[in-house]
Amino acid sequence: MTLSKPEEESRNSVARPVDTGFAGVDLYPGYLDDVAQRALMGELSAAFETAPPYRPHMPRTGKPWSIHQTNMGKLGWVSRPDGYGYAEANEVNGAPWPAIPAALLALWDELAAYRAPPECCLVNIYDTAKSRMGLHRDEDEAALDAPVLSLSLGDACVFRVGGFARGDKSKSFRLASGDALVIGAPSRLRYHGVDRVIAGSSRLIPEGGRINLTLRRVTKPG
Ligand SMILES: O=C(O)CCC(=O)C(=O)O
Repeated sequence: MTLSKPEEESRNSVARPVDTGFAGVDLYPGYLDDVAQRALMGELSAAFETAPPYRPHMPRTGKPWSIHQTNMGKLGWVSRPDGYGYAEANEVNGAPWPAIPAALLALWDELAAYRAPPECCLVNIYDTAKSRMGLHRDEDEAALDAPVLSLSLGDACVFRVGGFARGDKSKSFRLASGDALVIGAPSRLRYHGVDRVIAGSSRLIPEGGRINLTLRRVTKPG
């Protein structure tokens, strides 16, 4: 008889963050093990059926991003010609976004320490050698007291964290598959971004590349 792995074994049993050098930026290396990562990839494939990834365009300039995106949850983060914001429906096909998988809601409960669940899971897909994300702040949420929690899947990346102004000194560290990263007070509004993806560093995604899942609480809990 094959016994299934107890749920808690798929998480790093001593959930202690490593020091990133920034108070409130907590990195949990290998928080989800291989089995849990593969299960999540299965859930993502199903979500992509109803919310196919699309290439966003920059507001105003219309320049295409170097990544693909989609969303899960009640609200999806979108880039529109007049700016960034949240949408209840997928503006590409008009459908509601698929639900956030239970495993990610559990991750939020374990690591975010916030009184309400996330409303958005932004899916960033780094699928070419040129895929990156410039330094930016997550500032479109009313619930700025909630942390942002992200999970990395697939190839590792060089992740950069800066200060509270774009030109401030910054420092980078690696995010690998299964790593969870919490960006909360007092660093919630720090600039951050992805310099590059390290091709061939993971076998989780057969065609290569990196997927990042960013969980955010958008509205203030009532
Ligand atoms: O892909 C990442 O690790 C960064 C994601 C991010 O900064 C964002 O979605 O705002």
